[in-house]
Amino acid sequence: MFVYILFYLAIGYVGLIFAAPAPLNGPLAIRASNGTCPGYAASNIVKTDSSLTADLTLAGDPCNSYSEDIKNLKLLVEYQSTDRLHVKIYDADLKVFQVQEEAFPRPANGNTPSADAALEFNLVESPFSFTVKRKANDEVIFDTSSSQLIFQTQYVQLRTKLPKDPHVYGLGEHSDPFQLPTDNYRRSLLNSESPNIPFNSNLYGTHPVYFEHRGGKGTHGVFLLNSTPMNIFILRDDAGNQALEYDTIGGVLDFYFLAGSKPSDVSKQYADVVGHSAMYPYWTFGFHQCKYGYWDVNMVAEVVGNYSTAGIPLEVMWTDIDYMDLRQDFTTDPERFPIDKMRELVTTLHERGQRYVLILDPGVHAVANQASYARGHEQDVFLKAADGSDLLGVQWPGTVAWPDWFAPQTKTWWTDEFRRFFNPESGIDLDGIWVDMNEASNFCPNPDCNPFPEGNPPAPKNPPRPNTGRPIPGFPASFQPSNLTARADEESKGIPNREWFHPKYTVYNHRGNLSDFTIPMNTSNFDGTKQYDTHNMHGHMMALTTHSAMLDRRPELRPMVLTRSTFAGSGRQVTHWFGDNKSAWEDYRITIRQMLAWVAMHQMPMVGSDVCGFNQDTNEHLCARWAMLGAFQPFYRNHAELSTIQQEFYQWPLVSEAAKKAIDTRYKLLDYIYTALYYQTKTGEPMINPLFYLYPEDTNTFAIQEQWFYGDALLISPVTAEGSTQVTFYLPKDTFYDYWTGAVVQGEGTNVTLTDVSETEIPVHIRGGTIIPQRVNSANTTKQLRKEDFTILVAPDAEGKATGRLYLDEGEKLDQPNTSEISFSFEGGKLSSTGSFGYTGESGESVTVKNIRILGQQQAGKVGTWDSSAKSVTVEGPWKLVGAWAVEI
Ligand SMILES: *[C@@H]1O[C@H](CO)[C@@H](O)[C@H](O)[C@H]1NC(C)=O
Ligand SMILES: *[C@@H]1O[C@H](CO)[C@@H](O)[C@H](O)[C@H]1NC(C)=O
Ligand SMILES: *[C@@H]1O[C@H](CO)[C@@H](O)[C@H](O)[C@H]1NC(C)=O
Ligand SMILES: *[C@@H]1O[C@H](CO)[C@@H](O)[C@H](O)[C@H]1NC(C)=O
Ligand SMILES: *[C@@H]1O[C@H](CO)[C@@H](O)[C@H](O)[C@H]1NC(C)=O
Ligand SMILES: *[C@@H]1O[C@H](CO)[C@@H](O)[C@H](O)[C@H]1NC(C)=O
Ligand SMILES: *[C@@H]1O[C@H](CO)[C@@H](O)[C@H](O)[C@H]1NC(C)=O
Ligand SMILES: CC(=O)N[C@H]1CO[C@H](CO)[C@@H](O)[C@@H]1O
Repeated sequence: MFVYILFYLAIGYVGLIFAAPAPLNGPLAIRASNGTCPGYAASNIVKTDSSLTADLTLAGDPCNSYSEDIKNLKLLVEYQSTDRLHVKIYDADLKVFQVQEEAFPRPANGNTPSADAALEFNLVESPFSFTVKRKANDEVIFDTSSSQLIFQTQYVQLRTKLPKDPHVYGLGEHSDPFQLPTDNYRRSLLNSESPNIPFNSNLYGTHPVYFEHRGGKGTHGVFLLNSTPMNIFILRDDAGNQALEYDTIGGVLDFYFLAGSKPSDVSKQYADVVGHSAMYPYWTFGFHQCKYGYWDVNMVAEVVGNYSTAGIPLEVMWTDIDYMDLRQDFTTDPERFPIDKMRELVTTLHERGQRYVLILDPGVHAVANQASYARGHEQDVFLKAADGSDLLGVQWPGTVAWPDWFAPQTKTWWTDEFRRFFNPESGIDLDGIWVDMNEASNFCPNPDCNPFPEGNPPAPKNPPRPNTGRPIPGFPASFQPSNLTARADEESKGIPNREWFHPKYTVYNHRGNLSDFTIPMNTSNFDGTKQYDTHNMHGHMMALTTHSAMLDRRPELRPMVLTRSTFAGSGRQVTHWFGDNKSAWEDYRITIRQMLAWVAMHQMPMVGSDVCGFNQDTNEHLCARWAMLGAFQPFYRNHAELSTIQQEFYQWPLVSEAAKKAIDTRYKLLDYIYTALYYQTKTGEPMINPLFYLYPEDTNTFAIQEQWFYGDALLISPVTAEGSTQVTFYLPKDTFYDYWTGAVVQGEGTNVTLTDVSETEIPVHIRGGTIIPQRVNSANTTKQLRKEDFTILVAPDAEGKATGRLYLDEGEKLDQPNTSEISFSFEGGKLSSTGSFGYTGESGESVTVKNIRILGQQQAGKVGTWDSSAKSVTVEGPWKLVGAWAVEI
């Protein structure tokens, strides 16, 4: 039981204060603008009802500071919807790289009359600058007038003014504070393998979107569609003026301004631009276990068995690269993971209602006798070195070739490898797939390294190629590959002959130079673009290709694809975990802020961390707390590195107890969070809410990063300090209820301290005004869980009102003909259930409400039993969730 102590004064809590990000080094010093570049002048301005175009001409002698100034630009402004303004500045010659449509399908332009738009675009002709204003309150949200636009062949700079001490979020992927630092802070977007997720560094993913919250004046978002590596700065000059500055080494300025004005409106508007999240199967909310270092298939089975023996529900078992023969994709180790036994493992798991997931890496072992490589080589799917041979690098199997994810034949080959290896009749019938190392991570430290590590024999000479797979312009059809859909135009593929390795402007990279530990930037893709511009989309493209291969295998089922590297829009089809963190309290805390940004800002909801930590040995205290923390985050997987101790929850009695309680609660709440995911996929409204999303005018909430709302009703406030049994957290001015006891806890807009929070407890509060559908009992698998009845938990607000919702479907199929979208509302002592009721509980699944529990009651009403200690009334049913009903309480 917790002990509540209300503090009416802000109190400092040493355990919660952590190190500030590492100080900025070199790159800030060489950041541009010193006022010597000439800027541009606008002319030939053409306005329509819903658009504006103009020519932008370099307004003086080129400064050629980091590369050559481009003289002629074009400006395109489109009022795409009432809440979205598109502003694009690009080269008139259409040579500069623009993100391919296949990597990022553009949102439709609704051609909204500017008079109907929430935002207003205004420009100053000379020197060219522009502003974007929210019309409702004249709030200027973007203003580029404080410095000249610089648009060069390998350097583009644009700066916008920010208010003093702005509240800025997003710009992932990073491990920095949720509300970004504003005192000359740098974000660098250059996807990279990032052991231990260092602070103030480029990590695995690129999401150039920020949300800026101005309290009562509204929230807006700004997305820059540009994949070329960049730095983004939040600057403060000596006079205290603040600005946000983009410094990219290429690409165009392709902005989407999102009007808000509520924080969740910006999330929805961003989803409309990058795509709404995929819907994931019901089972993906189960508990997952993995470790690098499960030695053989017996050990994998034993882990599953040990979970059962310990009585801890395990839904999904994973295997890391251990299963592969010599760490080669699409192989199994004949001795340790023989295919027959692997098939038996999967069959057994499926019989038990459990699932199985395996890993793949992008690097394909480049030796002639490796079947997948040979087929890929034959079909010409790999990136090329200058002499036309397969470009080589080093990953887990040794010397590898890199699939060119922009080549259509690569998709054909990858899909075919999936059909062969994951064939339910003869191969491994897995349920989900995990793609790793796809930044791409190259063990070759730099482009000059020898990709033939000791003991790894050189790949044999490449056999002759019957067909390059590329179209040959001007020749008859028989010369053309039949299955290609290469871009008809040659536009916007990137300026040739740039400085690929050491552009004058440096994007910060914690791994070293631009091409270090990855695929060299001068490598061409199938469509003629260069890695220099597409590097940040390598993992994204691999993940999308993998999604399509999974769909080909099982066209009727929702794919589950987990990827390490991402780009804006990856969430449309795939999801992400936070990479290789470590077993440390700081990393436990970081998971919270990363989750907040990924779900609410980056539109990738099914995310989570490696529970108990990946690198280094965990311990039972951290692991017990993390087992509970992870249960209230969307993707819940325990995973550890090769050299660490085993950290399955059953290893320690304390962790077992914590995990059982956490999983029991998570499963009872599974339909509640599944419903929240469903609505995020439909509308973009986030399934995890930062506190400021629900209390946007309460300035105390803006920087909170160690609490969150799971769904929109449950406030989670875990203990976050090592060795502590105490947590100080914020309770907004509102009615809350203790989830565990049902007791009313009145929030006063102050910090609250709980003491004696044991390692098997986690504080959870229900926000008044909400209704939570739960399963009465938990189960060992989500398949069993679906047979349990519901209980409806009503938590009235100060006016005695509450609302909630429940989405029901079959759980796994893409096409769901029979679904229910049920709205609950409680008012004047009456609970009613309305909506659509297509889901009737096929295959014995329950659609029965067993009882209703109403919190915060003084005594029993017309019906029901009053629990005086919990001050709640329980009314026994049943009611069926197959039609509308109402109950007077
Ligand atoms: C609550 O405590 C935190 C951590 O000590 C502190 O930063 C914050 O200002 C406090 N909030 C209020 C409203 O007192
Ligand atoms: C301005 O910056 C450019 C590029 O770094 C540099 O070459 C030039 O000398 C600077 N000029 C001044 C006046 O600092
Ligand atoms: C499973 O449990 C047994 C008995 O506690 C233990 O000896 C064994 O190491 C465990 N196996 C694994 C893979 O955790
Ligand atoms: C890329 O640059 C490296 C180093 O200059 C060179 O060896 C290699 O041949 C180049 N690759 C291509 C495809 O041009
Ligand atoms: C980056 O490249 C430069 C030029 O080749 C070299 O001098 C420097 O050592 C490299 N830096 C790192 C971190 O490897
Ligand atoms: C899960 O299975 C164990 C036996 O392995 C059993 O003791 C436990 O009650 C089951 N839990 C649930 C929630 O059904
Ligand atoms: C959907 O419901 C209809 C009628 O209620 C039923 O005939 C049909 O079999 C159901 N479809 C599925 C996939 O369960
Ligand atoms: C976010 C975080 O804790 N990063 C740290 C991880 O560990 C490495 C070294 O092991 C540190 O350098 C990072 O700062």
